[in-house]
Amino acid sequence: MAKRSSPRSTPKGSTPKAKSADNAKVTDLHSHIEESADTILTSNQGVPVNDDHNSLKAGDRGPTLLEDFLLREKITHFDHERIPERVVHARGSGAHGYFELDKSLAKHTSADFLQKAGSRTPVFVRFSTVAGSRGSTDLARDVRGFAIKFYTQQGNFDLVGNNMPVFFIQDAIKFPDLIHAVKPEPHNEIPQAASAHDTFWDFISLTPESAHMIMWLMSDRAIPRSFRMMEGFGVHTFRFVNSKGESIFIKWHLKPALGMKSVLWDEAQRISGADPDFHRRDLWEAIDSGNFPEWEMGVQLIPEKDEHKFDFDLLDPTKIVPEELVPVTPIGRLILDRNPDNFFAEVEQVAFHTGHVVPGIDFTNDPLLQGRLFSYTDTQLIRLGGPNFHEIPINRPVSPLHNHQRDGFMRQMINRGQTSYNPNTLGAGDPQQATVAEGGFASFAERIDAAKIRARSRSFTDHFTQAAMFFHSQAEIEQRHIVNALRFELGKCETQAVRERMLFMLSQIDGGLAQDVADGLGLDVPKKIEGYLNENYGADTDPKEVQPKKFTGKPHDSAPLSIVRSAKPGMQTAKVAILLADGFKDAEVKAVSQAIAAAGGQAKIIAPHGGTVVSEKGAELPVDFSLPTVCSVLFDAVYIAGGEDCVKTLQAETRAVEFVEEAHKHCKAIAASSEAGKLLGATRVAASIAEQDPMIVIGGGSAKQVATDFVAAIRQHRNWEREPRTLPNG
Ligand code: HDE
Repeated sequence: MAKRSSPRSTPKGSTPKAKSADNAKVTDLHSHIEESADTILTSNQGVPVNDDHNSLKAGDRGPTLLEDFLLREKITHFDHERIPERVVHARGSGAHGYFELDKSLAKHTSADFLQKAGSRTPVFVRFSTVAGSRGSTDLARDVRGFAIKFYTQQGNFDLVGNNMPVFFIQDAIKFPDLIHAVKPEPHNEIPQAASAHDTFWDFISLTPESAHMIMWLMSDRAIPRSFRMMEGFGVHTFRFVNSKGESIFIKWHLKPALGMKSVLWDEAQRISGADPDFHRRDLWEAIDSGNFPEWEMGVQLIPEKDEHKFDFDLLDPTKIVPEELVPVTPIGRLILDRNPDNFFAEVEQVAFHTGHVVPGIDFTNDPLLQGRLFSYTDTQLIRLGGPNFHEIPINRPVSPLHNHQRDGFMRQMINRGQTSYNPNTLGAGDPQQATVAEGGFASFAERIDAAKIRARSRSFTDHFTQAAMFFHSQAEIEQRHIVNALRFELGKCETQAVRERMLFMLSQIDGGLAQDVADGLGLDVPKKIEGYLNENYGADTDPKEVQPKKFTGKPHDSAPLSIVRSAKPGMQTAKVAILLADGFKDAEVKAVSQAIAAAGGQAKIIAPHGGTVVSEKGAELPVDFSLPTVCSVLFDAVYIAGGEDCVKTLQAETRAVEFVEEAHKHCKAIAASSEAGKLLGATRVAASIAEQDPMIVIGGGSAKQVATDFVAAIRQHRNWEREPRTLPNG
């Protein structure tokens, strides 16, 4: 069909395609990309459309005719545009990239993509929250999904992990209960994307195995600053199997190159209003501007002979293997360098599955993992509409795919030949099985000699030791955040008995923690709750046998569990607001903008109005955002420019003053020229200035010095010392 040039604006797209050439998956996707530039409009049958604005009618003002196939086709397709959202992890964002192996793991695994140092494997990664709907806020207090599809030469390997290394429950059969409890309550569908309600805490208060996970969920890990600044974990213990058939237990880890950073809960709630797409936008913009998100990937390797050496069970997904006991061995880097072309086709249709493993990687008998092995294919059958979801472009392996599976809804593959069964002679026996030496998958021959029982292993009953380890490994400010998070969440519960049971459960982890939370709720910590903490066993289990024990020992200390204690100072990609108005001082703004850029940050000009602002000397500067469209929670730090008129205007702007006070409340770096210092002096920032807060820089010296000191302050991320005064209750 002839092409036509028409007036149109530049299409808004993703990252330039330059990176695609060396990524086998991106090349594979190319055959499905539809570019509509310079084409004419057609129906789905390829018929050119002459009028897409009017339906076919009987006369000027007459009824629409059933005959109008163009109207019918367009409306019908539209009516069927939605597919069911994921039953959990519905809200998500994704990107393409690659995994580069730094260190061969041939000794431990035959997995093809882990053999040769320097080899690159294409990946697609999807980040998500768990509880909220597809359109819910990114900043909910929640676990973040961190799912990676590796398109290896031996087929797809999916690592369907989270940003927390443990889980709420020990057995898959409890998953529907957990999710029903955390989702909006069924009678009124309230609250959206929030765990702060009765049913969640009712369930948790009766499920002591969740104690460790609750510590993580109430910590700052549940409100990351960015997907790029959070860790990833495979959670379960998996196996590597080498070419000799020997196995070793492994735990997957991902550590962000930018270090871990989080926001405050008060901030998270405001971001949810100001920009519910905060994390999605951050990921998109980082990739679009060439700041490719990066993680160091690593594994903890645990020889089979050490399986029973720990005081917890390696198969229990509510436990970690502390890094002090088994260090994380770095193996390579995960880099995301390309945004999707189409959100639905790629991010929404990607189908992960813990059961997608390749030769050299195998499962363990973790009962949570075992249940997941069933669930993921099952859910795609309904979500993606049938058994051929593996043919959707984003899900297809880059390695060859040949088998006798046939037909089903939406089959794309056109299989040639007479045979669709095995064994056959009519098709020359093809496709043929692969020997192990040829890369055929063979399950690890684990020896099992056991009675069939429906019960929980007694090695799974210590629920509080690692919860206490997590709490005690946190910096003081992080412990405060956990207390405040629990006060918030339980404060939102309406049923007193739920709060009391939770206080009792917390007292089994740490008496001080329970008391601090109780003080915030105006309650006493119950000393005893008869028959409590053993409800989640079978009806015939003897409660005494499974009663979990209060933690009383000396907690293990593990610094990597704390964000603050393992913080890396830095401001790569930090967003810094430069507040100014007409009459600002050019030299100052230039010095600070240059210093921010040189340190890897991004200065954004914010003024009372959009368009351009004019400096003291008459120079024009484009405005990035007008004050009414932003607020300080969307930025990492703020600079207030000098210039007599500029400061006067800003002082009279309520939103400018609020901007600064809010940045101060959230412990962020603030800098001002000496003139703008007057503005700060008249706000709530004054008390911190008097206390010589190290993250508040007031210009006295040269503009260059102010810029240097400001950058040094931003690199510290937050001044937590400020928080007890600015946010006493979180
Ligand atoms: Fe999932 N989980 N899950 N999960 N999960 C899903 O699969 C399930 C669990 C995780 O970005 C679903 O395609 C069961 C642990 C991520 O598309 C579903 C159990 C961990 C994602 C499902 C668990 C996860 C999912 C919903 C308990 C961390 C999003 C849609 C036995 C290691 C993947 C879908 C994406 C998604 C089931 C527990 C991580 C229903 C039954 C533990 C990151 O199949």
